Amino acid sequence: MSTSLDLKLHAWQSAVDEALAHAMQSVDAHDTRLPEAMGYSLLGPAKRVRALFTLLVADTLGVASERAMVLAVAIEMVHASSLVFDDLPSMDDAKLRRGRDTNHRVYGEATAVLAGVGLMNEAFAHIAKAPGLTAPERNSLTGQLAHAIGTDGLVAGQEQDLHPRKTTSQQEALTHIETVHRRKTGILFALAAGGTASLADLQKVEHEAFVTFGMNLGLAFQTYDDLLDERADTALLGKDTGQDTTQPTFIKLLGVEATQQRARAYLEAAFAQVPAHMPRDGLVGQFVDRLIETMLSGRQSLTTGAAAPSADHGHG
Ligand code: GRG
Repeated sequence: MSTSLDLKLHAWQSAVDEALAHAMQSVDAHDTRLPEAMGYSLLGPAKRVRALFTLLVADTLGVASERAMVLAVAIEMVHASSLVFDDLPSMDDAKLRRGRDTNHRVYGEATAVLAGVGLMNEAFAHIAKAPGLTAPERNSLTGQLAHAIGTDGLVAGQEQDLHPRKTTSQQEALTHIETVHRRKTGILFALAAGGTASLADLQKVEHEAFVTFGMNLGLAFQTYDDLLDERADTALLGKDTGQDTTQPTFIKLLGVEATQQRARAYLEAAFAQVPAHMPRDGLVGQFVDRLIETMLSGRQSLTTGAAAPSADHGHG
């Protein structure tokens, strides 16, 4: 356990929660339930991995945390939005998320869709009006955010996940799974690292290395998430499990051991990118170890031993 990491994570977790709550205060949706429905998915209990990772990269690169927080908040908004969509009856038809009823089960499907769009829109607005960023920085971050959501990112990954093309070999099936993971999960980690690197004004080539660094961390995260999904139950995770029963997964194709090896290989590939900034035994490496340990133990917080939300908690 690293005291320095703990102190930083504690401070950042509170700062992120505060920044998210503050951002939601300015949402005025004219006497509708939208702010409540958006807040339900944005402000509920969550690990905030992507925001913490953004602030950690900023800390390592010397980017002021208030500036990186703009990106951290925007990413959490898009992440929350994607979870609302992912859970919809027309998609995963999930009942539980973060230990509580999914957004559409509380507010109805129509309001959930509008809340998802509202959150995504707020992410762009949040960057566009950030006073601590220059106009070129705001332009750059909104462009990177659009790329992460769009047809090279979340929406494409979700479509490929829902309607996979037929594959004819194991290699093709593995490539398909990795592509979906890149677009659905890796892309927001790539945005966290790459977007923060662009605030540090690094050379283009170094910026790309940060994007690849974040992408590989995201792939490792998703692979560990799948390993956990395989062995954990709904009550431990606070979300529906076994969503992948008809989908190809690394575990189905390769088995648990080879999937664990794959997750470790993604981590190695990540830390090979920018070794001078992100050595494996540095603070980011410690963060990654903490993240994996937290996931495998089913805890919902990177900073404390707080128990995971139970399936009975909240509305359902
Ligand atoms: C237009 C924003 C938008 C999205 C449309 C639905 C969709 C396309 C994409 C779905 C992407 C998705 C849900 C990917 C899963 C990523 C993942 C590993 C989620 C779990 O992340 P954690 O463990 O969850 O960080 P918490 O609850 O802690 O935030």
